[in-house]
Amino acid sequence: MKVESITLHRIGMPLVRPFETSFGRETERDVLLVHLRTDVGEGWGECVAGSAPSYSSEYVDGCARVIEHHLAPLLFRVPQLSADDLERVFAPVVGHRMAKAALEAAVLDAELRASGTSFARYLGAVRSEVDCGVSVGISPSIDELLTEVQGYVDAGYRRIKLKIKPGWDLEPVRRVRDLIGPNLALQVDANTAYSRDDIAHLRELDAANLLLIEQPFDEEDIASHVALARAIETPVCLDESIVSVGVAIDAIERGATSIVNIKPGRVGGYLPAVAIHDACVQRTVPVWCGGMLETGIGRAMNVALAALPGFTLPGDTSASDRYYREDLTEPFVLSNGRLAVPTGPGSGVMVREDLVRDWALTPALPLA
Ligand code: OSB
Ligand code: MG
Repeated sequence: MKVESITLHRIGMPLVRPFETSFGRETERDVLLVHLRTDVGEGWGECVAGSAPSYSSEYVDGCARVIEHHLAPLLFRVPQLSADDLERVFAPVVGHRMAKAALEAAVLDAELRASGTSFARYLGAVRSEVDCGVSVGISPSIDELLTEVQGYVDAGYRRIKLKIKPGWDLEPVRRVRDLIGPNLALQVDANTAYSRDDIAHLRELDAANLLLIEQPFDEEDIASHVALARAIETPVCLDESIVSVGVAIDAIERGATSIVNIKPGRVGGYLPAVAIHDACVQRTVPVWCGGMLETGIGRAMNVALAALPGFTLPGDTSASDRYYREDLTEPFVLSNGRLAVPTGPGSGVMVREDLVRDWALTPALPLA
């Protein structure tokens, strides 16, 4: 196909409740959307970068600029484009994976809509619905945390993930384990808040019988994760560190991670995400689909990815109402702790362009 035009939309979506991690507190998601028009039809992609460069070095303004000035011009130059070519087409730009992933999603959406193929079928899905967990932010108090967790348990989520940081770890985890009982899966995510000196402290989390501990240390510090993995019973799972299939293989072979969180935005798109999935399956490392508070656009594609065979653990693919009062697409609704994998062409969801207009933070930016 030939890319004819790209429009960037920047919209603000209030979260139903503030989301606090060891990086800080978010009350509204600042979403960058890519709308692609091609000779075979249209496609949409969502950029998962946050408004500040705190989860990674990417952030929304930066992604918009790198798309406008560096990535979009590369796309316009290609006479016959397919999503398979994107790794090669984008090779002149180092890094900027979230920006690349947003464009890749839009190219895939357009291409698959044109051929009448769903994301799920194209990526290699083997399930029609996926098990869902929920990521629970740091709370003002343990009582408020317990109330929030109980709500998610009542809604049917199959796994609870608690955000932790120094000063908010052993006690909230113990109290949540007491609340939910021994059988519901529980895991924690530190978003790099600890250091190697905290290994003895983190070992005390073993008592809570956690499914995993996610990214306790700096993203570039693989060696400390190896040291932790040797010291504790709880499996170590990397998120921020895993930016490519090469890093994933390295971290697995060094014993830094025995479970991998896969986020397409972090790794440069759905095709790199599938490559990491395949490398993990080959090494019998379970994977799960992470989340970045996506709207229905990114969620639809993530749910398709989570239906691949190696995604054996519940993902951070929660229902629309966990994030937003109203979603940009038809809402994803939890049923028996699962979300249905969309079956229609492309992402399988329709973007509500009226809401894209109503919620715009800045005027739409047409590129070419
Ligand atoms: O570390 O997994 C993370 C959200 C934003 C940035 C990083 C993370 C998260 C989440 C939320 O944990 C997952 C979700 O529900 O989308
Ligand atoms: Mg994480």
